Amino acid sequence: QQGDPVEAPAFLAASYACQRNTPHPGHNILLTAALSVLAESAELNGDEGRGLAFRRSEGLLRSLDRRVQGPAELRGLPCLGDHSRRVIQDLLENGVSSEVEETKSSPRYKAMKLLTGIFGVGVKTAKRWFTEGICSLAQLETSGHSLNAAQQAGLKYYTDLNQPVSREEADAVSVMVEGVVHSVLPGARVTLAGGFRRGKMSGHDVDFLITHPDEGKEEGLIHKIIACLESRGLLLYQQTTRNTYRESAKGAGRPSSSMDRFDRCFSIFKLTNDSSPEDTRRAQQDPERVRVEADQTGSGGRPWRAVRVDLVVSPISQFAFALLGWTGSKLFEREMRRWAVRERAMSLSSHALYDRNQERYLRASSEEEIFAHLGLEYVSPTGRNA
Ligand code: DCP
Ligand code: MG
Repeated sequence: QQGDPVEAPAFLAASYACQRNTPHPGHNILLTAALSVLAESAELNGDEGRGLAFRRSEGLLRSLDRRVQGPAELRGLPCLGDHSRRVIQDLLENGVSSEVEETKSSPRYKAMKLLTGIFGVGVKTAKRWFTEGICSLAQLETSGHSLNAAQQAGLKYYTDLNQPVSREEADAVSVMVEGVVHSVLPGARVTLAGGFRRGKMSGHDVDFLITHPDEGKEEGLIHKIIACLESRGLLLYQQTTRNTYRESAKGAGRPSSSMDRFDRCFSIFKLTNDSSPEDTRRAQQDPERVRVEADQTGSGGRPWRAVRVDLVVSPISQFAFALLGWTGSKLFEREMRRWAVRERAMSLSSHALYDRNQERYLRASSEEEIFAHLGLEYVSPTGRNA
């Protein structure tokens, strides 16, 4: 006998973030913003496990194709632990969560956010300073702590670096980077990665992946790029690290999951105020103009602003893995690696994919091939905002 058709669950969602399409910002901004605060607070406390649990809940809610209106709609959804569910219920019923509000106004959270907001300052350092009673930039400056070069730059450009980078600014930086890269190595390719590749309209930095179609041509490229950027007066700070990644028999010595070993430059760019992509393109043809204008005083004081830029150089043979790894989001990457290990006995990094059963590396020249090796449906960059 047939009864009324049972209504399908409001939302069907897979349990790994890499199995879902997650747009930015999604349809549940109130909920995801709240869970993000709790995740961040846990991360700032050094509690990775708790942070990850909130991040997974946040990612799940962002992937839903409509706004959640009541707790009943959460039934059967994966990734939501008891704690997250309580917070969500509070938000749905009262419009606010007391836990989230208390977290946001707690002195510890505020200080840790402020201190880790300094480029070059991680959770450990911030925690040590907070324990010593340092809660403000002024207190840090008078504390007598000696800061490393990155932290000094971070403090100097604090306001600029904590102002989100707009899409337009990212495009202007792209033009600058492309101009420099092509002038030092014609034929090299520059790809915008990170949040902007995922379609976000703002970010905390601009991430670029650089390669050349002829393997080996990219060697030493990072130093040429830096030298050229410096000669054009476009860099306020840079720190370059060398590549040490080598494949090895049986996949041993793989880079640890969150570390990668490309030639990489953490930098701070000097972006002039009129750096629309068009102006920047023109300035590329006349680098002297950039310097002249940088010395003039604009209406709002300085005629330029500091922007964090990451440059990563990958050999073409690893490019697909590097692109996948540097497009993010961090949770999406993490979930993809978890899927690889647990569901496929493979290990995935920003350099390679290793099949532990076959005891061999699996090659790929596109992101699509990597998803296929892993038995995952392809998720486009704009769907990776978990
Ligand atoms: N990434 C990584 N390993 C690191 C740092 C980053 O795999 N040690 C990856 C994951 C990120 C991407 O690179 O998604 C870019 O890093 P960002 O910190 O710039 O993150 P987003 O670009 O996603 O965020 P935002 O928009 O804030 O810049
Ligand atoms: Mg980024």
